[in-house]
Amino acid sequence: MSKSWTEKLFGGFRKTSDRLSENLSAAVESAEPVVEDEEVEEEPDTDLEPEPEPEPTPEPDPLHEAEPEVSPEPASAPAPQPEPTPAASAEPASIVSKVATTIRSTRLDDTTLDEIEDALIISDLGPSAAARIRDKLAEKRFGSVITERELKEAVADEIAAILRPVAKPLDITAFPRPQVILVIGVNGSGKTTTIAKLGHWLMEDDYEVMLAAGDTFRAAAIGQLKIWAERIGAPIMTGPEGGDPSAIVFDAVKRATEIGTDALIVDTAGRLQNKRELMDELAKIRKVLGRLNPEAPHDVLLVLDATNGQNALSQIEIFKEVAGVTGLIMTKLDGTARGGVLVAAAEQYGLPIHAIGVGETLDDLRPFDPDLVARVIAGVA
Ligand SMILES: Nc1nc2c(ncn2[C@@H]2O[C@H](COP(=O)(O)OP(=O)(O)O)[C@@H](O)[C@H]2O)c(=O)[nH]1
Ligand SMILES: [Mg+2]
Repeated sequence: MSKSWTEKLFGGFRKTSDRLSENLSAAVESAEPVVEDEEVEEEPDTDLEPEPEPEPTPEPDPLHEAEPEVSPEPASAPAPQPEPTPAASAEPASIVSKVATTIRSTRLDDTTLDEIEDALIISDLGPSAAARIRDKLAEKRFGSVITERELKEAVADEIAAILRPVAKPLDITAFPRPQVILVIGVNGSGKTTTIAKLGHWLMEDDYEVMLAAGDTFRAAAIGQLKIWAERIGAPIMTGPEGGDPSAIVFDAVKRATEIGTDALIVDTAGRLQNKRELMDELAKIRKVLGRLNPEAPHDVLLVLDATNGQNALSQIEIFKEVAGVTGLIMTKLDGTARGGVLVAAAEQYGLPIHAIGVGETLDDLRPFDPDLVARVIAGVA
């Protein structure tokens, strides 16, 4: 994993992490405070209420953007503490170390666990993943005092445990070639862009790639894929606007087979307003493919837009039924606070997640790294 990879992903996920992170912080905060640190009582005016402080993060953190932890308390709040910025080094050491030790903590009792579960649900992880994470936390740590940071780490561990089984790279193994990859999803989810990114990715690994413009519904869709094909230097099979996608797919598979292309990536239209029509079209494509190669399509990738939050889940439901989805790619994780839906999808459907999209350029497709993504979602990366 190169440096820019992580930076991009971290940058892309910032809002996502803010969301769950904030919700978890709120859960800790609203729970009964646990005053763990005796030093704190020396602080004037700092009685029982531990203050909602900016979290002191001494280690360098490329992501760290002064977490918006709880904005200024109204009136009655005790005097604000000095900011733990580098400038604080001018302060007497004792104050600095005191600030560093006033990290919020909470006792993991039933009330706090309820709040954590709620925080997970409103962060789009879904009720079933939320319950599972709650149970695991209870099992491992019930009753113990835990800092906010430890809580987030523990949540990240449980999220990773849910994501690991679904993290599967998209391998090109088809024999005979080509491996036919059908890309489906609703309009605007990022199919065409993802096809370009995926093609580029495979070509960088020295695979030969061909694209097929199976979305003949709009001329613009064909033109868009043509431009991408040119940019990545891949051959493309197109047909007329309004033409029969299965005819294009037929020609494409034939040609790709003749020249021994490794991967044929097929774009499709995502008209969902008419489920029957979509189902018929995909069934026809499948039939044509099957005539040329009984194994094809080898992959049916559903592209989901993470900004759709819970809607992404109903799309999985529908496309699973009409198209026999074999794997997922989640796009637009750079522009959303809804990365939690990845966890819900993994928990509910168990479909492989092959990659994630974190931007609009060719290099913005990332392998799905469950541990990294879990840490980013939980706000500890
Ligand atoms: N920010 C961001 N935008 C994306 C991503 N993937 C696709 N898009 C944008 O989403 C819009 C729709 O993408 P497109 O590939 O045309 O979707 P399609 O209708 O499913 O083929 C375009 O403006 C893309 O640039 C992503 O990972 N991040
Ligand atoms: Mg498209």
